Amino acid sequence: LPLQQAIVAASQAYSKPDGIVFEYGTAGFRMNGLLNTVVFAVGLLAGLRSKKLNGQWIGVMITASHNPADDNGVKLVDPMGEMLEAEWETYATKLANSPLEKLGEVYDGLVKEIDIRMENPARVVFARDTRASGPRLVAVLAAALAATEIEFLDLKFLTTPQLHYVVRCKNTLGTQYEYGEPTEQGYYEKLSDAFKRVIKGAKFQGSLTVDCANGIGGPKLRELIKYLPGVDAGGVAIKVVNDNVINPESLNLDCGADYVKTKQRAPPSSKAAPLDRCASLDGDADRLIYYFMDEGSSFRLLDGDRIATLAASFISDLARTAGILQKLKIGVIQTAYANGSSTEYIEKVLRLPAVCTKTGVKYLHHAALRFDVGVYFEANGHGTVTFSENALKIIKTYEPQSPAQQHALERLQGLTDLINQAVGDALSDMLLVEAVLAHKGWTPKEWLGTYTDLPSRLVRVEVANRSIFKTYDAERKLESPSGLQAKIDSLQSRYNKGRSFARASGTEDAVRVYAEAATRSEADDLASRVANAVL
Ligand code: 16G
Ligand code: ZN
Repeated sequence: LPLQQAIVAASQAYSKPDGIVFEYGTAGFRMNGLLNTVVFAVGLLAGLRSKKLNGQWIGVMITASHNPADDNGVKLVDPMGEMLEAEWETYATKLANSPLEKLGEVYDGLVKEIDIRMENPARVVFARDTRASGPRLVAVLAAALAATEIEFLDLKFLTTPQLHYVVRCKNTLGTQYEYGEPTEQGYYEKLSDAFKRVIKGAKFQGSLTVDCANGIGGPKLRELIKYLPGVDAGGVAIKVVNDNVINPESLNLDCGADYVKTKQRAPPSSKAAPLDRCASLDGDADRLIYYFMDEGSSFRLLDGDRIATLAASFISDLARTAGILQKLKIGVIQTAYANGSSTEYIEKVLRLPAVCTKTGVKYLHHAALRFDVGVYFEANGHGTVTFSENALKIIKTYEPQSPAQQHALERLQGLTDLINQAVGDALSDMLLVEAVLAHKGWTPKEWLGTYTDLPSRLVRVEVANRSIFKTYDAERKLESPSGLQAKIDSLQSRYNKGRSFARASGTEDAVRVYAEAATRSEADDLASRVANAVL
């Protein structure tokens, strides 16, 4: 069979590391080095996925997000810009673990198992972040696509959400769901046009400093700024820092959203004065965290929970003013890591339903789609807002009964274009936050003042075998090892507002323990006791 032979022949350029079992995890394949054969397998699978979906464009992103500069990774993007369908993750894993000389057979086996018509067209579009290993992996990907005669388009450097955007645009072009121009420029034009519509009537205070993790977000934010209204035209002043992409080793080093969130401090290079608005992106610009120094120069974090509550409050206020609140089912989706105070604020103050799902964007995204307006964010800053077809119809066609209703409706219309519907997007989320703060006339201090976070602690525990940690109730409880949940229950009941859980990481060989309680010392104490119970 010529195709099988071509696959095996092309794969011979690479060597498969011994003794490593690859797994398509929460964010695709991700690791330090040795990714050639994995990327080759992903190229094969991307072509099959596109054929299965009658030639719709499939995306492939080469990135390892917030992980160290020497790591890299690869993940697939489905036609609407969503994460790869879960069932296909197992196919990806199967191909990636096949010995090279068997690759043709395994490929053929999948063609039969998934029932793929090989005569269908197939199209794949890919991009990468700024990592040094990117060009090598892109060449591997192209080789797999060429060997299987798949049409492909190399978009070079993009943020992860930009690639998701382009994939969705390409597949909706000429349909009633057209999402935008399928180019990087189209992305900037869509965002800036929507931003201008959303900020009408709002006034910006001060400036925003954005730490770009020395990743792809730096050059792309600089590009976006060219499209945004300048300060003289009523726009926001944005200062770009940590945008060194010339030295690849500086990526995510002592800066970026993951650093700020996990270390709970500003990057050491930060020159922020008290009350200055600061934001950090991660290495592929799909995570966003805000922070500032208060008057006493203490670091104050405004994480994904804060962005979710800010967005939900703004959108529900607009919907109320527009007279359409009763017609829309608005909900907020969080994970077990969401601070208990944020959940209480959503339910008691905003009076919106709060849903908890497993960790990982695909779970939140899925749950968000069950609402007309689904606001979802992980505490780590990854998230977006989804609008249902019903919501779009109401927002676009409702006849306003007053100038106030009309104003609110126009802002909502702008938001449906400003917010990336495909996936969480730090640049789009950042414009959203800026617009909301400007409309509310808030500095970060008022934003922080909406509720008080419970002190929390996250501990990483190395165990012999993390696969025995099986959870239920959206990862908030353990069903195995047996007896452990009862211990955790009894521990947390001893603390005021105590809540704790343990779950196996999906990206590292470790178990993570989270604990929160009314005071710092109680949270720390609870976390270390639960960690000891896990060991
Ligand atoms: C992945 C997920 C992220 C999640 C993290 C949890 C995506 C695109 N990324 O990076 O959302 O927060 O895993 O990591 O889904 P953990 O399982 O190691 O705690
Ligand atoms: Zn990321």
